[in-house]
Amino acid sequence: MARYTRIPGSIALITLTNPPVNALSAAVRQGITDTVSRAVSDPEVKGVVLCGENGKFCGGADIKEFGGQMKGPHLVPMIDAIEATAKPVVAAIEGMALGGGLELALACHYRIAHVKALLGLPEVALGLLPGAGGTQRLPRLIGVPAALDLITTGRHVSAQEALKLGIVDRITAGNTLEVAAEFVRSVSAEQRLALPRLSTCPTPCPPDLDSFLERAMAQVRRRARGALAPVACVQAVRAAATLPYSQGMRVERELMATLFKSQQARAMQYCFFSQRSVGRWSTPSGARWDNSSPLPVQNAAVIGLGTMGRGIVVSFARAGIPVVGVEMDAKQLEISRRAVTSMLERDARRQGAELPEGLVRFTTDLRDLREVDLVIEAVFEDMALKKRVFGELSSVCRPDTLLCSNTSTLDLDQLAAATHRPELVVGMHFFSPANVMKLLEVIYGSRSAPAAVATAMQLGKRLGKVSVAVGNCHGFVGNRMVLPYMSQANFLVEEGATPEQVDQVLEEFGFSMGVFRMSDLAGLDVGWRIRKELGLTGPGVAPGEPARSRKGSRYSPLADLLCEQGRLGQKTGCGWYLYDRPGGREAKPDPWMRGFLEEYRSSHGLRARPVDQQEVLERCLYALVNEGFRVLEDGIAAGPEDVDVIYVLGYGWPPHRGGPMFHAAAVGLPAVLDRLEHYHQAHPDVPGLQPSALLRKLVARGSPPIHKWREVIKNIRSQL
Ligand code: 3H9
Repeated sequence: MARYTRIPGSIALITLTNPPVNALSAAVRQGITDTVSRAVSDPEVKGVVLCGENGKFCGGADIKEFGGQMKGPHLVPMIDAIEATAKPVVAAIEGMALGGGLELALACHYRIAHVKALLGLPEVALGLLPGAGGTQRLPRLIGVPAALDLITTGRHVSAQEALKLGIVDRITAGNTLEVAAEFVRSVSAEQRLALPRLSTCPTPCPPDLDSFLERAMAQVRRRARGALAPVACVQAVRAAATLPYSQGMRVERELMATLFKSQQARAMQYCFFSQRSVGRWSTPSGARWDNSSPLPVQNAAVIGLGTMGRGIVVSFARAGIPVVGVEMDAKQLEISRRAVTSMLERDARRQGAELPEGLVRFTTDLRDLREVDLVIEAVFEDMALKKRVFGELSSVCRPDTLLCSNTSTLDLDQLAAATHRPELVVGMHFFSPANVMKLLEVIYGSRSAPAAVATAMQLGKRLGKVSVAVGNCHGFVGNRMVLPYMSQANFLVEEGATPEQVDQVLEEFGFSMGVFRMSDLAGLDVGWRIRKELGLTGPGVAPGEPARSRKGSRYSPLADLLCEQGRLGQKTGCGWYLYDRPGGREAKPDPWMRGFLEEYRSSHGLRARPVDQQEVLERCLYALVNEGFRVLEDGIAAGPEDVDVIYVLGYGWPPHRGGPMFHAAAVGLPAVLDRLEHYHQAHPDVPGLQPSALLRKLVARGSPPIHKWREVIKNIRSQL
């Protein structure tokens, strides 16, 4: 759909109308084709302004059409026809011009953007490349280095940056349509004869093009972690830089055709839709949090200003929500105040804005929280301490104040029981650093009111997070699943692998970091404390109890032994790896580890054996996946998409592999079941390898596609 109107000055105004983002569906493409040809053939019309309804230019090709048969006019010839018109066409960009939307604007002869508009070619995040001429026109407009950056990262740029880069001709804080119309009117007869056509421009290239592209390709491959699209983006831009336009377009088309059919593109598009759908769900019990209205949150407080607490405070400030930071120790409060202020000042400098006054306050006095709408507790992960804080909050805060915990593993119901308002207690589990990470697990306790959960979910969205509601159990979804995954990595090292070998296999699969590098970064003491709390290690464990079997199942004490020796990871300069200094980042294999492992194996009667890549990958991933099925079985997550979003956004799972549950479906559920059975037979003392009932059930039902799993899960109990 595209609306055609005549506006003063003999101008045709073409408005894309396909809410919410005016995506280029078949009907929109047809509409644009028809209205452009009407404007071209109308002798009264001197020029065209192209805009989008509701202040949004265009969000790109309609992603929902990608799975099916392509109908209507194709995007490329439609866009080429616009560039070829003899009448000036100006894109009036408000809101956003993304993907195919920007490609459409690039084919227009001029671009006027509103100052608040965002522009970009984010196709790479969908496993694709800008396949409607974007890889060929953008480098011709702004040069190879800048185009390569935008196309391979998919980042959105502000109107100001777009102007600086030369993507748009003018920006305005006023009425974009009027400025665009004025622009068309002002195009002189001479300019009309030479309308800018990017398809006929040469591409500005750096002088050392070959070595520049080689370096760019090496960097992109490193960052891509096995994703095909960023690599294809470089190849397409190389074509723009080295071939005539028509040949470059052929390369773009061929690369796009390969990506379009790829499993990776399917995985990334699944991620896109999952991240938007996880906030809505229905449950077997019929309870839906989104039937209840969220409570208003006009201000908030955060207790505990460690790294996590500070990040949460910054997130509130960025969202413009007044927040009080609380720390009991005055010296610690001062350190935190300085850290938070410097982060916010950096933000303000970047945006050329002033630091807003009075948005963030700091206090050591809990009584200052008497009037806040919501409190997030982010103190040390210690049940007794957290209970005390919740008890105090319960007596200090208004009776309708929501009390949230940032706990990553502890039982929310116990915290709720420490208050007089268990129905207003929910978990808000942020991921570190909280001002960067997009994920928020919202924990639904057994007594949490749906409205309280709805409030936390909506607040997460306001903070720019993707909120996923999860049930209450040890570790919720993310940390619960990570345990069997990490255990397998430890067992593999006991059996003969090295930490670096395990990490390498996982990083080659696409994880941002392997298990051991990740543990070193987080600090080995984090897991150690949790294991002590669970009674798996520490003084509570009987000395005679065999180290290799705790509570009847296999347990690896390797990480505990490292902690006992003060090897806590990066912060102590050694952990699973060696660092050049405490706080160092570069992990090097530690020669000490060899002797340590040999001694450990000999004292536990273990003989090192060669462990191959396949075993590392299957045991680590399938243990994780299996726990994911159990999470679904227990009703801790509403569906496979929820689990996958948590893993992609919070645990470094490669988006081009969709998420653990998507991956299991892609490998084939019978194959996953078969391998789990095999490994469980070999390791009967590892319950994490025993195939879950849900996996068996899905296989017995013929392995339905992932979007149908909920129909099978429906019969299983839900905690949501
Ligand atoms: C492309 O263009 C390929 C071409 O190069 C070549 C082709 C040959 N299509 O995110 P939100 C829906 S590939 C269909 O919550 P926001 C979205 O699903 C495309 N639907 O809002 C949601 O639906 P629902 C390149 C789309 O304000 C609703 O709109 N473009 C599309 O937070 C609201 O979305 C992109 O990659 C679409 N293109 O953010 C841009 N876009 O309400 C992808 C959105 O049912 N889109 N929807 O859940 C975005 O990044 C964000 O949606 C945007 C708005 C920034 C636009």
